[in-house]
Amino acid sequence: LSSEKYNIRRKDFGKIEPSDVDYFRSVLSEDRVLTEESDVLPYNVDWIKNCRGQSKAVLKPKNTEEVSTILKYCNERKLAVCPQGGNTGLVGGSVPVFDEIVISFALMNKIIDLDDLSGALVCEAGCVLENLDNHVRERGLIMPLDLGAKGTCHIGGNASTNAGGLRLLRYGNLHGSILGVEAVKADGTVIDCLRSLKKDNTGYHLKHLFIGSEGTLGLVTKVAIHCPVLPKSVNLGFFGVKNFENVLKLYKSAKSKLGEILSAFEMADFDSISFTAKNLKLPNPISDYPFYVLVETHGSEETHDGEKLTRFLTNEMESGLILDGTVTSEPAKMQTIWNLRESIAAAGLVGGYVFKYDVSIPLKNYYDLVPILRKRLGDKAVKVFGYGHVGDGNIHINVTVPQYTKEVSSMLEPFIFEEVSKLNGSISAEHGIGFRKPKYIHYSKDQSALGLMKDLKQLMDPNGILNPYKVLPDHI
Ligand code: FAD
Ligand code: 2HG
Ligand code: ZN
Repeated sequence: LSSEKYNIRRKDFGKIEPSDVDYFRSVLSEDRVLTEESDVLPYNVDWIKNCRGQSKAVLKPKNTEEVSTILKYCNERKLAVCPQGGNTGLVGGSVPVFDEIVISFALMNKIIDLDDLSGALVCEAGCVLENLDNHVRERGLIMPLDLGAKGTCHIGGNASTNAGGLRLLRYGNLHGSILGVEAVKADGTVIDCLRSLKKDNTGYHLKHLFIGSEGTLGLVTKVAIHCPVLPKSVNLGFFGVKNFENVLKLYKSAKSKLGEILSAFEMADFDSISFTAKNLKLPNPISDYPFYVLVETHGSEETHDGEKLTRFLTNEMESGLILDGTVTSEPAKMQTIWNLRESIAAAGLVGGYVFKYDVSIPLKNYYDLVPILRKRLGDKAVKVFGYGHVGDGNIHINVTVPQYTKEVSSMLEPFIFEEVSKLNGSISAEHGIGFRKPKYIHYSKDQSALGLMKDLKQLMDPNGILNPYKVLPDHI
């Protein structure tokens, strides 16, 4: 159990009684209050099967009013809750730790409005990202974010984690794209910041409190988000590179030579790609290289963009930065390459346990920790591999082992966080703090900032019922 593994005590919350279940059934219908163990189980276990809670109840509201009514009641009864979107989070934030009541947004999936002139989409929090992307594509737009979990994650979960993803370098992060938010505070008050305007400097920018706060300050019920125009021309290159130094040189060159059309610059080392190709039986379109780089362009002129990327490949093959590569604009071929990249996250789960780290490190030191960890762990690890969003200075380091052991865990933590801190990096670049990292947050947040976080939490959720044991460390 996560609670035993992490040595945490249940806080003094109320315990759910049959009368509570009756109340919830009176607000929601019978079938939207799950209490059967087998029905509740999937909501208790996270995507990497690393954290498992012991919740006895899942509530599935259909609208903001229901969320508000439930929360008001939970707050009065001091019943702790755990908001859950698509449950694809990678830091244990989306599942309960003890018996917190799960509030699932799965049924709040209505698209409310799309303005194809301004690009503003307004929808409920439980809309699946890929469904939204398909919807806006029909009107000549795309979602401003894309990630491997798109088929399952919710926009409310994306907002609550400030998810980054594969094209942040081009379209920016959600603090910029999200135009407005509707959220419910712990006491049931609905906070209406659901504006669709690009500019709105009327006082405090309250929506930002809910973006990236991982369900600890309020529950996001609706989102207004800016959708960029669907690019008329998309090209993808997949390149083999000799060493990491050349990956960085290639990044610099891509920024200058591809300029405004560059939409993604991702890298993966040999182990990331070979392990994924082998474990998940996926094809690698080029042969074996120490590093792989994926470069995507989004533009408006196929001939111009295609030529630009092909010229980039030719020039950099001549310069020696690219050893071999392929460029394509065929949707099926692009899909094969993206699928290989997006599947790396799942490859480590096959046949063992994976320790995942998601860190920001200044680019010149971006890859340093991978060889350091390989040396430190020796044959205790099956694989240590590094990959990620070079354009955002964000590397994912996965350490795979046959099974979880305290020994390996204590060789990795806090070591890795200390190293990241020494390099002036962030211990969580895009996945958040969740349940797995509160005790390490101080490596990236100063005491003064932690103090303000604590004050905000006290103000917004005085009983601490919203996603307890997550984000904030016990002692600040
Ligand atoms: P959940 O996992 O359900 O919840 C995440 C957190 O948000 C939890 O703390 C939860 O309590 C809270 N929450 C959820 N919904 C709400 C709500 N409506 N109101 C308040 N709080 C809420 N992340 C990236 O940033 N970039 C990536 O490239 C990326 N790729 C991924 C690839 C794969 C294959 C997987 C499995 C995950 C990936 N992730 C990535 C992590 C994850 O998908 C994101 O964090 C995503 O935003 C989570 O959305 P979700 O709906 O699944 O949220
Ligand atoms: C990605 O970029 C995700 O693929 C997942 O953020 C990272 O699982 C991981 O380590
Ligand atoms: Zn990522």
